[in-house]
Amino acid sequence: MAVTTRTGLCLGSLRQIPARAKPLVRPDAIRPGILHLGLGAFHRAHQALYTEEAIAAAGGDWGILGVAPRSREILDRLVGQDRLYSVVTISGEGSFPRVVGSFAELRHAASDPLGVVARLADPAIRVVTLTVTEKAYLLDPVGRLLVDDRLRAELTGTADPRSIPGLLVRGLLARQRAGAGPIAIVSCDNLQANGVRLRRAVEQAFEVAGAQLDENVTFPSTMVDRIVPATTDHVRELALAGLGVIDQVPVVGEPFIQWVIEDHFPGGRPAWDLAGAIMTSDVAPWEALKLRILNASHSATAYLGALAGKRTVDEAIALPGLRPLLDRFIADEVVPTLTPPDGQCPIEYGQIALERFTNPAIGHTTIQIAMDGSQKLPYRLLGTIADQRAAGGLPRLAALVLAAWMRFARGLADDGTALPLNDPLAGVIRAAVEEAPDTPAGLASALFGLREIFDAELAGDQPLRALVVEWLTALDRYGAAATIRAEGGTPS
Ligand code: CS2
Repeated sequence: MAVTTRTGLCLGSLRQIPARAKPLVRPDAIRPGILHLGLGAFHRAHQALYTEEAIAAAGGDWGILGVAPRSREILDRLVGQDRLYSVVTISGEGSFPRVVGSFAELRHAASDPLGVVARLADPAIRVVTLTVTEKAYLLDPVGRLLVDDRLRAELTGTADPRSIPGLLVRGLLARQRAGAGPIAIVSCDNLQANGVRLRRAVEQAFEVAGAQLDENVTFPSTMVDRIVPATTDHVRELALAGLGVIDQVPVVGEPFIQWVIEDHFPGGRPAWDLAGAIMTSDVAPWEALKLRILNASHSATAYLGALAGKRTVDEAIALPGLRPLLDRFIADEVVPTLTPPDGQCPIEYGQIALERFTNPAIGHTTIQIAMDGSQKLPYRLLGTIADQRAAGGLPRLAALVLAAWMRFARGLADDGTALPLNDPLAGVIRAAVEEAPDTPAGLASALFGLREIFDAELAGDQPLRALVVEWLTALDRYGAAATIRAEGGTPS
């Protein structure tokens, strides 16, 4: 019997793949100028694409030195593929894989932290980018760095750096000693004012290290956007079908992609603008627009959908009443808190965002978006609530989203199925839920009591709490699907 063996993706097999799927640059033909922390799917489906296009358009030594902070699985597979991988773009019209060649070098921080520190001190590296998720910044809700003994040891040099602040600060200190020149450190995570927050985290870490941050280090803020769910076997099959060779680490994304960047790069930058990025002097309005509209609606869809037993976002957004409910949440509660970027209509932005959730081919799971709620909600939802309360409003639907998260944290869907609490604060959340009386008021008061999530002002806000308890009671009594139906009405 004839056995067909498929070739794996690598430099040698590039000639076999269709012309439209070939990389724009070859990983062996570029030198690193950017060090990126976090080799997850989002980076590979977003900044790595912009960077590849920028190099193809304008040249420059801007290859990416990709660092995997902890797990080395993706890294090892990428190394086995000569640092090549593909991005499968999925829309209603089909799926289109394309190989990307931006990785000039790869490293593993957990097994070789000092190797990463040394690379940060290389004058050729002039930009650092990060996709490490909200929790890796080790910041509390008011922006204080959470310094424990381990981090202190990393920062003072008595332990090898393992955390993100540890790696950055040790790298920047080594860079200062080497006189390696100016550098921009760019957070590409979903944090409001991500550059300002990262700067504050690094400054506080420098204080612990007993050192002073150089003036030639900048922290541009950015807004990143593309829906990139976890890779599944199905995605690997789509990549194989489109490429004709096996890619073990493809990533998948929707057609929409956006990057808004504060243009403050003292050591230069790739021509990301030629790849479609928006360079601006003020990212804040873009960040607020995206976090408070898109990400908040995403979390709302994820928590309410998971409670109603929906596996994916497209299934959840189809729950009768949810779309009109989110339209109202955006128009009545979020938009009044925003100053939109020039030329942007936030209502239209919201409609486009919700439309993106309906893409049935993406398969983004509600459980994936539901994770790390304690880290995400402050940026996505609590800011809207705080601004509304300060202006004398009582945001009814934002309170429903908060109640949905609380009920999700309780661990059971409406049909009694267990829901996983994947969150860095899972321990304290679970303990609070278990100790509380199993009533809506008991649950609300236990979770509002967590200062790691809610500041004292929000936690002590009685009208808000009463409203959340009201929603918890409705969710308890009728379930999420019926609550949404009753509140959202029937879509016309
Ligand atoms: C999502 C985001 O997982 C989540 O919490 O809301 O990752 C979202 O898909 C991206 O921010 C879209 O740009």
